Amino acid sequence: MSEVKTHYRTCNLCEAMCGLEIQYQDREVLTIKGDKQDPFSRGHICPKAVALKDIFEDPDRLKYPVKKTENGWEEISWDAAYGEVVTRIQGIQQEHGKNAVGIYQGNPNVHNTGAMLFGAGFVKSLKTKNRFSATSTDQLPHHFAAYYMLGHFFLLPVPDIDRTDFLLILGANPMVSNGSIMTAPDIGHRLKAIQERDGKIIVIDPRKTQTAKKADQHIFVQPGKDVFLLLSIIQVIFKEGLVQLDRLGAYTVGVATLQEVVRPYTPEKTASITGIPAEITRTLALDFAKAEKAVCYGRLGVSTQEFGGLCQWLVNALNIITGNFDEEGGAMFTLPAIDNVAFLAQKGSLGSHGRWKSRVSGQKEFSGELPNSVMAEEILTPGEGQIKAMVTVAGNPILSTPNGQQLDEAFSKLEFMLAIDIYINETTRHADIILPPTTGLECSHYDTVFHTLAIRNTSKYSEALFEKEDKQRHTHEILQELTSRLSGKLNNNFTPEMMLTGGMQMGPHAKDGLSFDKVKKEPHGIDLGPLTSVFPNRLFTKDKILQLAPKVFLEDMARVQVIFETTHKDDTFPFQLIGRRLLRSNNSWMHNSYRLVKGGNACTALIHPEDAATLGLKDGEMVTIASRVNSVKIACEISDEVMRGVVSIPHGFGHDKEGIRLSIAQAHAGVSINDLTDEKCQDVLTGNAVLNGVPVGIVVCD
Ligand SMILES: Nc1nc2c(c(=O)[nH]1)N[C@H]1C(S)=C(S)[C@@H](COP(=O)(O)OP(=O)(O)OC[C@H]3O[C@@H](n4cnc5c(=O)[nH]c(N)nc54)[C@H](O)[C@@H]3O)O[C@H]1N2
Ligand SMILES: Nc1nc2c(c(=O)[nH]1)N[C@H]1C(S)=C(S)[C@@H](COP(=O)(O)OP(=O)(O)OC[C@H]3O[C@@H](n4cnc5c(=O)[nH]c(N)nc54)[C@H](O)[C@@H]3O)O[C@H]1N2
Ligand code: SF4
Ligand SMILES: [Mo]
Repeated sequence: MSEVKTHYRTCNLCEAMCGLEIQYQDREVLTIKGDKQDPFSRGHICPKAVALKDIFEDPDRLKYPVKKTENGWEEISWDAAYGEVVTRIQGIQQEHGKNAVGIYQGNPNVHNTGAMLFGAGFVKSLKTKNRFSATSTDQLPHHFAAYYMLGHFFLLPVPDIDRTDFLLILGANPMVSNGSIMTAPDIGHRLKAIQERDGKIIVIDPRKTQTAKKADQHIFVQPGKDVFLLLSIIQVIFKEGLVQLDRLGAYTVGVATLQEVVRPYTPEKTASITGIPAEITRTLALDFAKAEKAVCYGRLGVSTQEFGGLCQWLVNALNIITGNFDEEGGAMFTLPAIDNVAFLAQKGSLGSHGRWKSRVSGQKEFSGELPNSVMAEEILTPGEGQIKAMVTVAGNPILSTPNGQQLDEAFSKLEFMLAIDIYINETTRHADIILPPTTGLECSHYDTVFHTLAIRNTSKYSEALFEKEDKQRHTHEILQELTSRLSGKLNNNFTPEMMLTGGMQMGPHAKDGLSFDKVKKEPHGIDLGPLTSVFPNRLFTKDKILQLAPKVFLEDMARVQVIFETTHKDDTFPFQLIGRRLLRSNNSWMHNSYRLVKGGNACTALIHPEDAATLGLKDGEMVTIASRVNSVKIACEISDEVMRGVVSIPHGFGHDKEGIRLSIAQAHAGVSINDLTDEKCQDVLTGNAVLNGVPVGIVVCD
C-alpha cells in the first residue's frame, strides 16, 4: 500500500462547481470533503459529492462497450463497437435519409469537458435535423429571451447575488438545487449575507420551499401564472413613473411598446389569476423599483411552464427598466477565461429560430434543436423522414421528458440505438450498443459552461484523480473516433487540454497574463474578480441595440389575453401538478448510490391538508394521480408546504422497468412524474416542455 494522498478537484455533478478535497490511497477514495482553499466555494459541499466515490466503485457501472444479443448484454471490443455503430447508422441513413437518425444529448454533457469540446463535431457528423437535448425540458426560454433581446442565445444574465440588496426569486429553489444559471457555491451563506447587509429576499413559488423558508417573504403563486404577476409588477413601475434605464437608455428600444403591453394588467385585475392580493404585488413592485440594487431571478419553475418564454422576457425586462441590468447587484454577465459566447459569435452561431420545422407537427427548431415533446411522434409516425435510429449521449429522456411511457414505446420500436452512457437504465436498455466513457474521478475537468454562468469570474482546472484502465475510453476519445469514422475525416486525437490551452490564449484574460499553464498550477482555482459591466460592447444585436419588446413576445401575448379574459375551470383534472428537487437526487441518475437513497421513500406526492380532508385522505395513503396521458399510484404526504389545489412529485424516479441494471435504484424505484406530464402541453412560443402546472386529478386508492 502506498501513502495516503490528497487530491483537489471541482465537483462536476451540478452547476455549483464546489471544490473538493479528496484523500485517497492507491485506487481507493478514503474521504471527500469541501476544499476550504477554493476561493469560490470556500469549503462548501452537498451530500452528492461524496457519492462520486460510489459512482467510481459502482459494480453496475459500465466500463467497456456492450452489445445486446439473444443471450443478453455481451462485452465487445471498442473497435468492433465503433465499426458496428458506424455501419448501422450509415446503413439507415442511406436507406431512409439523414434525418432517419436522431440524437438526444442529456444534462451531464454540460458537466463534462470532453463532451462540451467535442460534442458539437460529433452531432455535426450525424448530419441530421432531428437533434434534441435536455435544453427543451429546462432552460430553452432563457436562451430564447437572450437571442431575441441581446442577439446571442448563450449570453445569459446571472444574478449578482453577492452585491444585491433585493433578490426576487421566481421558480427556483437554490437551497436544494444549489443554483442554476447562477453558479454560486455555498449558496446558503451567500443568501444569508444579503439579509445581513439589510437586503431582502422574496420567493414566489407554489410551494414553501427550503429557500422560501429562509427568505424574508414567501408568496404563493398559482402554477403557470407568473406571467400575470410580472406584467403587473412592470405595470405598477410604469404607472408610478419609476422606470429608470440609466446607462442602458442610450441603446435600448421598445420602452413605450412595453408600457402599452402591460397597461391593462393592473394588480387588481391579475389577483384572481395569480392568487396574489393586489396590495402585495403593488408593494413588491414599489420596493423592487426603489431598491438601490435589485435583481429578479426566474429559473426552472418559470421556464418549464406554459408561458416560459414570456416569463424569461419579462424577468429581463423588469431588470432592464429598473436599471438593474449589466449593473452591479443586478443581472450581470461573465467574462470567462474560455469565452464560449465570443467563440460561438465568431463562428456565426448566435442562435436561430425556425430555420426548419419538425416533420409531424411542424414545431420550429431553436438553435439547431427541436423540442423534446416531438421526439416520440417523430419515431412513431411512419413516412419519409421518420426517425429509425436514435443516439443518446448522457441522457435518460424516458424518465426526464413529458409522457415518458409514450417515449418508452417509441424507443422500443427503433431499428437501432446507440447510447453513450455509463448505466443500463430506463432509456439505454433500448440500445443495441452502449459505449461507456470514463466519468467523474477518472476524468480531468474544466467547466466550460459554468464558468460562463457564474456569479464571479473564476477559472479552475482539475486533473483526473485516477488513471483510466487501459480498456476504458474518455468521452473525447469516443466522440472523436465516431466523428472521424462517420465523416471519413482524419482523427486528430486532440485532447481537451490542447483545446483549453488555445481557448484561454484567445480569451479575454490572456492580455492580463492568464494562461492554461497558470490555471493548471492552482488546484484550488483562480478568482478573476466580480462581474463587470460589459454592454454595449457585448451586445450581439444589429447596431448593438438592446431589444426590450421583440415582436415574438408581443405576438405571444395573445395567449395571455385569452386567460385574462375568460375563466376556465377543469373538472376532470382540478389539481395542478408541480415538480420537486431533492437534495439527494440528481435528476434521474444518482439513485444507485446507497448513501443517497437510504432513509425512506422520498418519491411522494405532497398534498395540502384541506385537499386531503376533502378527498378523505390520510397521510401516507396511496392515491392514483391521473392526467390526460396516464396515471400513477403514489403515497401521499400531507403538507401545508404546497398551496391548495397543487400536488408536488419529484422527478427522476420510476426505476421499476424490466431490463435495467441499477440494483440499488431498483430497490427504491418510485414512480415517474413524467408518466403524467403531457407532451402536448408546451410553451407554444419556445417549444419548451411544461413540467409545472400540469392538470391532474386525484383519487384515493381502494
Ligand atoms: N417533471 C420534471 N422533469 C424534468 C425536470 C423537472 O424538474 N421535472 N427537470 C428537467 C431538467 S432541468 C433536466 S436537465 C433534465 C435531465 O434530463 P436527462 O439529461 O435526460 O436525464 P439525467 O437524469 O440527467 O440522465 C443522465 C444520463 O447520463 C448518464 N451519465 C451520467 N454521467 C455520465 C457521464 O459522465 N457520461 C455519460 N456519457 N453519461 C453519463 C446517466 O447514466 C443517465 O443516463 O430532466 C428534466 N426533466
Ligand atoms: N439536488 C439536486 N440539485 C440539482 C438537480 C437535482 O436534480 N437535484 N438538478 C440540477 C438541474 S439539471 C437544474 S436545471 C437545476 C434547477 O434548479 P432550480 O431552478 O432551483 O429548480 P428547482 O429546484 O426544481 O426549483 C424550481 C421551483 O419552481 C417551483 N415552481 C413550480 N411551478 C412553478 C410556477 O408555476 N411558478 C413559480 N414561480 N414557481 C414554480 C417549484 O416549486 C420549485 O421550488 O437544479 C440542479 N441541481
Ligand atoms: S452542490 Fe453541486 S457541485 Fe457542490 S458538491 Fe453538491 S453536487 Fe457537487
Ligand atoms: Mo436541468
